[in-house]
Amino acid sequence: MTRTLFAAHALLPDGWARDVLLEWDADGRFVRVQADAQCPHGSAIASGPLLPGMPNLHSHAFQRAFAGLTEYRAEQQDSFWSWRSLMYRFAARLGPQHLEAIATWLYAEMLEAGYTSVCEFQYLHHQPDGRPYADDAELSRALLRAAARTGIGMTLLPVLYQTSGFGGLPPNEGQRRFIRSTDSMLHLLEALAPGCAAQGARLGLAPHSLRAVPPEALADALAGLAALDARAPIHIHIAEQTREVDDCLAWSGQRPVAWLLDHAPVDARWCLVHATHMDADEYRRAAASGAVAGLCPSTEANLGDGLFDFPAWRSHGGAWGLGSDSHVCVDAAEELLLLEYGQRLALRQRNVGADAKEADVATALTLAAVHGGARASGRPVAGLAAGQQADFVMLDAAHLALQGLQPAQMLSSHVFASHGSAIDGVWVAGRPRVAAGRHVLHDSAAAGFVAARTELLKD
Ligand code: NGQ
Ligand code: ZN
Repeated sequence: MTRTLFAAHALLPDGWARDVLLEWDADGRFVRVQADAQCPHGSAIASGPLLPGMPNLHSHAFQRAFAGLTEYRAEQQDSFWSWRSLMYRFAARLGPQHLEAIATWLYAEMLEAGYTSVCEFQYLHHQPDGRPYADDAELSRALLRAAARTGIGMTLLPVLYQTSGFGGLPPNEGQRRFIRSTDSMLHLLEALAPGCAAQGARLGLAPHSLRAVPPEALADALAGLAALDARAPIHIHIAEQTREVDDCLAWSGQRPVAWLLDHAPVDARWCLVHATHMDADEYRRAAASGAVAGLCPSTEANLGDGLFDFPAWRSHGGAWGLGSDSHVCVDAAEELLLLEYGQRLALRQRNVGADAKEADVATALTLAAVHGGARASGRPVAGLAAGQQADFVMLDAAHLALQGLQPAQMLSSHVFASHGSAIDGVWVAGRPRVAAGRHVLHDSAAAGFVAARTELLKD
């Protein structure tokens, strides 16, 4: 049994196409995506242009309940590091039920905003006092349940975290929920593998950062992961802050990305999250490795990270994708807007995101972010093409910002000028999850989120 949907306009990996017939199988995979097709008798017809679903390549779900609550001066000069202290305090209170409620709402929000899958960089492992839960995988399972309930696709990346800084500095009190030996991490992966497989989630590994994982642990964990799944995705925070670069130089004589490229088998399985501060040689080498740059424009702006050199990365053919990270923004279109505007402000140019093949900025950025996001996810979610999962978004052609426009203009207006989302429907693996802009669980998930947040903020 296959299902079909016919669309007057759809954004395929090569660009906008007309009269597109989408057909997918019972597993939710496209068996056919054909442009200039006839609409088969009885086929469903899309009421607006179709876009590929956007993979969200970086999320710390629990931080959603804390988004917007650190925008006040707490120190003489606040920074990423003072934000992190507040974040640790918040993380210390969280229980499994809180996490599940927060993630359920977050994933419903993501789906409504055009993200059809998410990579969870999951480092909350233990109880607040640092002891493992009776089920060591308790908090990871809460995320898997939230993904299953909402229908979002998932890449689960349990995080390896052992030290508080370069050179093996012991972890601090705020980090005790994160800490694991390399062996216990490999056991956790083994414990999670069946549940992930059962719901079509991909399991990978996230060494948190070079600050948090010493060289021997990194090598051992990567060897253990390769034995479990030689193609599993590997994500790492890297070179987000200049202090991190300075500390790495002091420790090793090398910058973080250069160190990683020299000491780890970095290739297309890897996602370098942030990778904000690279020198010219690092941009060239990292792009050539096949690793995906995980850009999180709203969080990087919020935390005062600095700007990624997007033109340099692209000049080397580097792949990239989008993450909502701390969730100060949960909207794929808005992340693209921020990415483009950061570059415009820095370069004093316009339309930086256009490329040689595609002059339209919103179209070019969307296609590139889906391509890179899929690679980082380790899942077949690379857009509207046979063999890929049927993850797609239908714009609301009746939205005032879109009415009467050509499809590329509709996407452009959605990204640059819609003042709110212009998304109508969202399908994941061929199943409708959002209709008329709302997820089925919208109301109950929102109520659960507010209750969890209220409890967490109570003194
Ligand atoms: C995180 N977030 O793991 O949540 C980090 C902060 C750290 C971002 N890097 C903690 N945006 O890097 O030490
Ligand atoms: Zn992160």
